[in-house]
Amino acid sequence: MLIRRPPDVLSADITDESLYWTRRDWLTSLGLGAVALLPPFRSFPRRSVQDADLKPNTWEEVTGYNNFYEFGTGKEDPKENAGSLRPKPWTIKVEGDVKKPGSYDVDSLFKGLALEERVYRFRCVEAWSMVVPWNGYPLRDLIKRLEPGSKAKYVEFTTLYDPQQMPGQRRDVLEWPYVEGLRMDEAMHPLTLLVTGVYGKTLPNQNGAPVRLITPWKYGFKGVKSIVKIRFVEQQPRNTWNLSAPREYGFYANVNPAVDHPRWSQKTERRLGKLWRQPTLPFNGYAADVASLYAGMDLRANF
Ligand SMILES: Nc1nc2c(c(=O)[nH]1)N[C@H]1C(S)=C(S)[C@@H](COP(=O)(O)O)O[C@H]1N2
Ligand SMILES: [Mo]
Repeated sequence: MLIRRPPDVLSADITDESLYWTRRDWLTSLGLGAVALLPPFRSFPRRSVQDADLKPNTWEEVTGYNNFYEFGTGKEDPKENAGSLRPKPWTIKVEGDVKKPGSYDVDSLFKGLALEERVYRFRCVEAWSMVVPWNGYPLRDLIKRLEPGSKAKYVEFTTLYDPQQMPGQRRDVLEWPYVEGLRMDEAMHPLTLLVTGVYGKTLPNQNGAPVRLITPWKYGFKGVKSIVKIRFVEQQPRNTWNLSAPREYGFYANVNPAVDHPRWSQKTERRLGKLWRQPTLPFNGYAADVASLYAGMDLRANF
């Protein structure tokens, strides 16, 4: 499958007049929260917040500021500690309601599929964001190859469990192994990628080598790393962050500035490398492409 237009230059990038930096946001971002103390002035510059800025973050930012609890809970731990992961050779088990189950070498699983580069916004629930040039295979190309059956309503993904390679698994900070899931229509959406590289290079261990999920309209925690199992199931799979803190993390995890995290607002984000916070866009800027998947759903309840 080939997407000819870059997926980021979609209708979502058309300016929405309602989305502008307010003077208050701007001042708050400068640490000048006490707006009331300042004399009023009307010509203060307002910044457009439509997020057309898709200049990729640097290699150092993308590979040096990570979440990967299997290698520690600090943002710099994965880069420091992920050297013990051995991503080659790597076997992925395909299970569940599918015509072609089995144990596949990761390379043979993708052989013959079109590798693509996609520059996507990436937004962590912790309110930082990046723009990342991922290389990967549309998940739907793989799903079509594997031929799921009619009972396959969801796809479940499981990370490697091996405390020898993943020292963070020796501590109970999360339930191991890390698991995630997508509804079948989300998994089949053309924006959804199984990522094997970044910046045209093999995916570094700290980013989830040899293969991880990227669903750009969802919070980063959906992006399960170092996948060893793909299972086609009838029931909604469990997902690690929901198991760990169900009040804070749901199954859907759609980026939603209107629904606060219980401990912080989701209205704005800080793009790594930028000084000012910027408003977060619904569905991370991909609303025109994906909002229809959730028509009729209460996204406050299904967060
Ligand atoms: N197996 C596993 N996958 C994971 C995580 C993790 O701790 N373990 N963290 C998630 C979270 S919270 C985020 S924000 C992204 C971070 O991806 P990055 O480090 O490539 O930016 O990975 C997600 N995938
Ligand atoms: Mo995250």
